[in-house]
Amino acid sequence: MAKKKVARIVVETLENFGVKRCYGVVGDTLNEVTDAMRYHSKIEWVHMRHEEAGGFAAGAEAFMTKNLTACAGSCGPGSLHFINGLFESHRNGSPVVLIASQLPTNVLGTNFPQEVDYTPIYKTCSVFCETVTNAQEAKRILMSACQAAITEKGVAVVILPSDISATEVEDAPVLQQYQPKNPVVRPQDDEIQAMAALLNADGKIGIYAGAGCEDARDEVLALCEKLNAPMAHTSRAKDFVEWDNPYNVGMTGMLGVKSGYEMLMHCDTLLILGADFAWSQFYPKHAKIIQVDIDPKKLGLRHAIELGVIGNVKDTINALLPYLHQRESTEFLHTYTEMHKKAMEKLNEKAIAHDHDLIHPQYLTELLSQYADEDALLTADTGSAMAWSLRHFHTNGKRRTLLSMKHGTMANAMSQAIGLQKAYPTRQVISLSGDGGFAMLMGDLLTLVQEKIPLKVVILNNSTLDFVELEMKAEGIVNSYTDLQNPDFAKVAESVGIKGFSAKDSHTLEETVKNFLAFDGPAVLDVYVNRLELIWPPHPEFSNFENMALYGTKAILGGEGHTFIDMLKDNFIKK
Ligand SMILES: Cc1ncc(C[n+]2csc(CCOP(=O)(O)OP(=O)(O)O)c2C)c(N)n1
Ligand SMILES: [Mg+2]
Repeated sequence: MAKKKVARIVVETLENFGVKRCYGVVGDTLNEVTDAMRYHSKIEWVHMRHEEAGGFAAGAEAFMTKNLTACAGSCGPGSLHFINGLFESHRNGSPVVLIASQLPTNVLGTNFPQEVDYTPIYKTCSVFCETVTNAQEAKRILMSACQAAITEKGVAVVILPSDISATEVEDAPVLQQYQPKNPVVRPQDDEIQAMAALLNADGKIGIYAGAGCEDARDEVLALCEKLNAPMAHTSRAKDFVEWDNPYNVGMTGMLGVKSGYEMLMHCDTLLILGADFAWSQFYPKHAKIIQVDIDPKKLGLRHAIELGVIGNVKDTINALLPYLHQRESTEFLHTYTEMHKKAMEKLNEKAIAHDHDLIHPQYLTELLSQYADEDALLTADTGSAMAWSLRHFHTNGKRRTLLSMKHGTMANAMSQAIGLQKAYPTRQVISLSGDGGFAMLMGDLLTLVQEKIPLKVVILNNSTLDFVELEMKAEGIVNSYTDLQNPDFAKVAESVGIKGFSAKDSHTLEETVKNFLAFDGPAVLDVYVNRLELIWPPHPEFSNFENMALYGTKAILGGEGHTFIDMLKDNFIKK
């Protein structure tokens, strides 16, 4: 049998597992791998400027396409840089493999320059983390890594010393590559009967849909219809159940709306479908909770439950529906769908151009939603962009959104959008970045030019780390270290060869957004938005009015009364 270098076997194995792209930065110990990728595979190398951005990009491609996606780095600091990007995939369940190249085995353990022991580090954010210590076994390890990433839905890390990469071995088939479909998973018959008994009993029934509803939209709607039940949802379920849904009463949680929150609080029985919303104060105290999740570790994790069952949402609903009685009363449903309409009208009060120049981020996001393509892909940074995109960017079954809702990292948006644009070259991809988040990984703006990525980068330029500034104010703390002294981002873009747009006036914003989205090629839109736009929580209980008042007192005593007055004006007067 012909001999091949391990690096080539690694690359061919990745390709066999469906890897289309590998994001990274080249370097010494990785040279054999990149060389093999170039000459012996169709895998596209995406040349990033920062490995963290490469981790986000690979994760976003894997998240949206569900294809295994790779990233690779040089030894020591190179492969270490991926960590935050990979934590994102670890948390949102995206199949990513990192080839972390390593120093040659003869110097390992000698505190050699650039030596980093990856294992304890990457163990914390992966489903698989192994070192190739024997060249002949490289293929087996690679195959196990790919299999783990795909089937366990997460990150696999293969640590590959450079001398092993360069070793020639016989390329014998090791394991049969096998990628099974997702199995049918539903609760036992007696558990289905117990669910039906609870749902057929008297009382107000609410449904709470999470990301586990991804392939179960029709089933969830059929269930709502049968039970005449209002449905609230998590942020991660937005794309699947928000649109064209007469049962939808919106999101709950701090970024949610009154109707979603109140519905959960007032139901007698709550059916939770594949949702793992972490903040326990948003769950009802007295309702009977039935929870369906594919992951048994999630059952009862956030709240007390009456009944917990293992199943995927689609199969479970299909098994359950025949045992449910058609519920006649629509009172509970109507109360909350009406409240939802009113809550949305309230949110939209700021989503228009007012007679003053100030640009409310709500208006910007509504315009993006209005003019984005029907199948646009949107990413949004952790920070205030999360709130505006979840509330004002509307989905339709073709659009998709991606936020860092589980890891909650800054600087995700542009890098994730790079991965999405690579995976979907003909679709419109927009990132909604904070000015803080954008600057954090700004270097990869250069990647748009070099890799010819026609991404549309919108910057919410509020000259502050707004989300944290608001948090500080809500805690009664006078904010500090939040100011951002920004450059003119449109000029920054122009200086690297990207079309720059900037918007400072709400009256001309619509035209600017249209031109920006229609631009053929990468573009940056720098929008000077209202600095202190309050993100109203769904219930006064969470709005910390007392602490806001305390902040006001402290700010005035500390000679910063003007910022408090400005905040009041911008949020209460200049509507
Ligand atoms: C990597 C990272 N660093 C810090 C934080 C804490 N944090 C969360 S939001 C935020 C502010 C974001 O500011 P910006 O990107 O300007 O967005 P804005 O809220 O102003 O729209 C910070 C510092 C974080 N979540 N992730
Ligand atoms: Mg900001």
